[in-house]
Amino acid sequence: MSEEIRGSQSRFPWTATVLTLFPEMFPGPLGGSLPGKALESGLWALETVDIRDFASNKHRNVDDAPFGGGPGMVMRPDVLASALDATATGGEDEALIYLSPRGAPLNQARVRELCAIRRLVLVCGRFEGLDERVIQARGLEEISVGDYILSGGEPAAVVLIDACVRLLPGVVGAPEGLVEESFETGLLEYPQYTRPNPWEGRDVPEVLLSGHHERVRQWRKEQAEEVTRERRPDLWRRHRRATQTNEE
Ligand code: 9WO
Repeated sequence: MSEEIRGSQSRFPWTATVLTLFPEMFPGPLGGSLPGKALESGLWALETVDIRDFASNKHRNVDDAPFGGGPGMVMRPDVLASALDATATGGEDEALIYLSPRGAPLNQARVRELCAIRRLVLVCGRFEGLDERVIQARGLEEISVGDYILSGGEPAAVVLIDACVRLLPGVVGAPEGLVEESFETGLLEYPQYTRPNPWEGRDVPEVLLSGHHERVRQWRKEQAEEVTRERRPDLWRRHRRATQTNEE
């Protein structure tokens, strides 16, 4: 019951507050499909804060040259601190996150934790990044969504928000559907098939047409294990370790 109340809570839904120099990039892809519908129904909320509104000098500068020389520009710590201090409440139900290629890699376990925090304040950097001192001074958690450099943190914020929103109560139709999914079992997904059959001379595996639910379940498990072993030896080792300790 309390879960239901929380899930349908419309006064204080799960909220993403994005600090960015490009607020027009939001909601972007989050305005359509599943996250878009959930946004319209008030299952979550999106706020943007334009970092430039907190630039204090007459030219509204948000960046400056790096001390020590080198290419590009660095985002000023004073401007970002003003934006953060005007935005964050400092409450327990809030996380301050800086999307950065230097961050801890995002995974499904961290996504589960983040979707249980009432409000995420997401800092999107531009240029060559933030002055290190503001990361330290405001205790920003650095999170990466992959080993590549983007032109700014905004697409990474979209990825993080999308991963969280689909786990919120009421967003995806059947919550049991999520449990069996990739990464919840520690394995990649088994292959999927639908009509028509055959298609371009390719047959759907016979077992899926057999109606033997137990054989289908076993086949899917084997496929998931095989594809994980071949493509992601890192996930496969972790899965093997986890299932070994569980069965002993
Ligand atoms: C650019 C650059 C150029 C020359 C020398 C050093 C440099 N570092 C960077 C850089 O890291 N730029 C970032 C651009 C600064 C922070 C915002 N940007 C960003 C975030 N690019 N990629 C991400 C990101 C965030 C989360 N997960 C993956 C990538």
